[in-house]
Amino acid sequence: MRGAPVRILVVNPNSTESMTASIGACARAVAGPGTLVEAVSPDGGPVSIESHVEEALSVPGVLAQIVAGERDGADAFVIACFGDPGLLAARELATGPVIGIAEAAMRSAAYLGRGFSVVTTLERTVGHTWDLARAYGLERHCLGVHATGIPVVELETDPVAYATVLGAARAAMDTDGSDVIVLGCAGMADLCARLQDDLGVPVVDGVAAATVTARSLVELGLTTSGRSEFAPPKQAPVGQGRGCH
Ligand code: 5HY
Repeated sequence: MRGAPVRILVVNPNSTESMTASIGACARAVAGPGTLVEAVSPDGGPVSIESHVEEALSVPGVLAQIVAGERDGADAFVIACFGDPGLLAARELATGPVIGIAEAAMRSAAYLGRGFSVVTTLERTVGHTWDLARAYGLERHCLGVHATGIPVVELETDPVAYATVLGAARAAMDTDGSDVIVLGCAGMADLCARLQDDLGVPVVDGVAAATVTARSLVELGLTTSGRSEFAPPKQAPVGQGRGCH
């Protein structure tokens, strides 16, 4: 066990402050004693990320927060948007582990059952989620990706959001024959415990999964390898990351 607290910077790539606060609360709830969680969002940038353009526009802000966290001594980083925007670039800039919530959620779900279904926001994000499952080598475990039709920011305001997500998760389990549910949006993090109670199967929220994964890797004394692909880049797009020149 390390003596010093583990410092985790949780970056919400969208600029909706209320969502950043809720993501921070969900991360702190699982972080455990001896772990300090700071949740931040970029200055400006998209209010939600539901398209390839919004994802691309969010990346400079995410990388700027990673560089700032690196400078301030964060031990690990969580990218709290289910598209994992800027994840690989962030790994080039940070010394500590950088965990994306989609990767953490899908990997955790693969431990827990035979196959999982992802329940997400809009239909247009379904293809990207499949791309991530393939990229992470988890296609065999991912049995389906299902949209609820709820835009990201409306998760906080739609009075029937919970019922809609619950219904979509039940339908997904029936259609896919899955035994685990993965929540496909950071804005769903605070629905997780109630969904798990109502569904009676494991429900994985990526914010929690990524936070615990990040803390565990730090406690094991592990960092991103700087040997080849994730070595510091010659040129950093924003400020200076680890060893950039
Ligand atoms: C997210 N968008 O987790 C993704 C989820 C989605 O602004 N935060 C966002 O709906 O694709």
